Formats: sequence, structure tokens, C-alpha cells
Amino acid sequence: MKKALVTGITGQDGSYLAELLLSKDYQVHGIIRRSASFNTDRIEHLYRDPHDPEARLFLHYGDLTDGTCLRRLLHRVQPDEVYNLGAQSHVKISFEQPGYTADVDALGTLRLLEAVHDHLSATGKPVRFYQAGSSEMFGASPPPQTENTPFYPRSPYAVSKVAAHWFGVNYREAYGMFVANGILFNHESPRRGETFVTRKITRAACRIKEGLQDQLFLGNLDAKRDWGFAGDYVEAMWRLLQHDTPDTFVVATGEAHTVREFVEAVFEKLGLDWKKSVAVDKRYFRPTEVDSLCGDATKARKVLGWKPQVGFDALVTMMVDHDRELARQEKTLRAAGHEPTTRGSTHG
Ligand code: NAP
Ligand code: F7E
Repeated sequence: MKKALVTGITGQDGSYLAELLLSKDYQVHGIIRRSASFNTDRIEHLYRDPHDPEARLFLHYGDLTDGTCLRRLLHRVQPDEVYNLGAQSHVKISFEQPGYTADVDALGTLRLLEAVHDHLSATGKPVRFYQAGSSEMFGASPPPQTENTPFYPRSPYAVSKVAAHWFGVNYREAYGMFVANGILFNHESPRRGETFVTRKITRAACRIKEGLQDQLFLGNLDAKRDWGFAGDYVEAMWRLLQHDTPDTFVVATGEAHTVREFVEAVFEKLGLDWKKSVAVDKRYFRPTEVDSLCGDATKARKVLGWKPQVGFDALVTMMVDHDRELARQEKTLRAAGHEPTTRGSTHG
């Protein structure tokens, strides 16, 4: 039975990846952060008591800012594959917390690579490493972006991801380690964090439909993104690690839409006029924006046989259906006198 160690298992991608690996009979070990509130919602459905002989998902406390614990976990778990998905992943917030973002996203990757390198030196046991790179690394370089497009990062998040990317390439070249670098374009799902623009829109539009809120405040409606489905993208991550040689791959749909088009598609699906409810608020603009991202994933298609299964319309439908149901449940609870906690979106 193969063993995988996953950082960021409680995030959107971590939860889909854990599902995929369990379906492929892996033993999955996830690193979770201690939190005063629950942060394991997305993986609750996969978790079994570790005393259960059938349990194949194990959770360990740890943090990418703590190199000692990463080293200890590598030694304890002895994984065949490591997926480094943990990150402060919000671009706008990276302008407010640049030091922390660099510590987790750039230095955190370095700490994990060092732990894997030491483990390799001590045991001789090969470990395959996936690094979660981002289309944000391309930043101001115009589309279509490929593996050969120069990086031009536009936020502390993107700069940190560029550093992490090159740490990975360097460990591949310097020590012959199997480090595969994914450059993934935006991918979304009903499990997307609620302050990323797609989910912010589907959550708010469905609440407006159910009469639970009146307005939705957004930032730059002109930005263009290549949005895919997270479930498809974790399949690509896994394929990167099954390939004979470690390499860098762009993972994208090749189709881009503006934020405005995403808004229009969502409101139209709900039979609403978006212009009556959406207002622009400057607080959601970034000091430097990434205007246009659209990836060319020809290499992933040819070499890995990967292509996305879920298109733009199906993604919108999936997210709207999910969030409509959430809004209906909230309405029912409110009608019964319960006051469910609503989450603020001031940072979105
Ligand atoms: P996400 O939902 O924000 O999840 C991030 C994960 O990282 C969470 O599990 C979070 O834990 C964990 N984390 C945060 N700080 C950490 C720390 N100091 N130590 C250990 N873990 C930490 O992100 P995602 O959308 O699943 O993305 C997964 C990865 O792919 C990230 O590296 C992201 O930057 C990258 N990426 C994402 C996209 C995309 O469109 N989704 C595209 C390209 C690249 P908590 O639950 O405790 O907060
Ligand atoms: O913004 C614009 C915003 O925050 C998309 C992360 O997963 O994908 C994600 O980064 C666009 C930007 O994602 C609002 O200015 C307008 O142009 O959903 P987002 P992102 O910044 O593209 C990449 C690939 C990652 O790697 C990251 O980890 O939408 N926008 N109005 C807004 N964005 C937000 N969040 N909120 C707004 O109100």
C-alpha cells in the first residue's frame, strides 16, 4: 500500500486529493494546524477513528513554519509521495500579511524539501514530491501562458510561489530528487473558500435569491481567469507524480472568462438581474492586479494524458446548485427561530 503525506489536507484541494488517493488504495497522512475552531469540515466525511482497522486516513498536527515537526513527520510516516498543498493561498491577504505568506509559502516549501532531502540521505528511500505552483506566478506575462512563459509575479503570494517553484527545481537538479512542479490555473468547486471570487459570488447570489441578503460587493470585474474544477486538477497532481521523470506542467482549461461573465452566468442561472444587486467596492481591488490568465495545457495533455472533464457552465451549475441548497437550509433554520452564524466577507 502506497503512503502519501499531504500538507494543506483541510483545504479545497487537499480534500479532493485525499478522496482520490483513498479511492486508489493509498494510506493518506494529512498535516493539520491546531485551530481554536474546527478546520476539518472538508475531510470529516473521509475520517474514521484511527482504532478502526479499516482506517486509512491519519491526521497529524504540524505546520509549514515548524521545520522540526516536518522532519519528525517524514520519519514517522515514511511516505512514498509528498504533496505540498499547504499555503496562505489568498492573493489579496498576501498584501496584508506578506511576511507570513513568504514564511509559509516560500520558506515552508524549503523546510519541507529539506526534511525530505534529509530523510532520503538517512534512509535511501526515494520520495516523490509535488509542489503546488500557481498561474499567479505568470502575473503580468500575457496569455496564453505555457511552461515557457516567463514569471512576472504581482503579489507577495505570487513572489513566494515563484521562490517555492525554484526551490523545487533546484532540489531536483542539485540532489536528483523527484520534485514535480504543477503550475495550476484557478480551480474552483463547492468546497472553495468563501472569500475567493467564484464562491463569494455563488454564495451571495443564492442568498439573494432566497431573500437572505440584498447586495454583493465586488472588486475588479474586468479581470480574466481560466477557471476549472478542483476535482479534475487533483487528478493532474497525482499524474505528475506517476510520470517517469519529474517535470513542470501547466494545468488549465484553455478557456478564460471575466469576473463579470462569471457573475452574469450565476445570476442568469438563478433568474436574477445582477445589475440590481452587484456593486463595486474599491476595498476589494489589489495594489497590483493580474489582468488576464489563460493556460495552454498541451504538454499535460500529451505527456500525462490529462484533460479537464468539467467545463465552465457545468462548474457554475455545480456551485450554484450546492449554494442554493445551503441558502435554503439557512432560510429554513431562520424560519424556525435559529440564528445561524454567517461568515463575514470583509477580506474577500
Ligand atoms: P486552501 O483551500 O486555501 O487550503 C490551504 C491549506 O493550507 C489549508 O489546509 C490550510 O490549513 C493549509 N495551511 C495554511 N497555512 C499553513 C501552514 N502554516 N502550515 C500548514 N498548512 C497550512 O487552498 P487550495 O485552493 O486548496 O490550494 C491548495 C494549494 O494549491 C495551495 O498551495 C495554493 O496556493 C495552490 N494553488 C491553488 C489554486 C486554486 O485555484 N485553488 C491554483 C494554483 C495553486 P487551514 O485549513 O488550517 O487553514
Ligand atoms: O480572485 C477579482 C480579483 O481571489 C480572482 C487563489 O486560489 O487562484 C486564486 O487566486 C479575480 C482577481 O483568486 C473580487 O481581483 C473581483 O482578479 O478568486 P480570487 P486569485 O487571486 O486568482 C490562483 C491561481 C491561486 O494560486 C490562489 O491561491 O477576481 N475579484 N472582486 C475579486 N476577488 C476576490 N477574492 N473578491 C472580490 O470581491
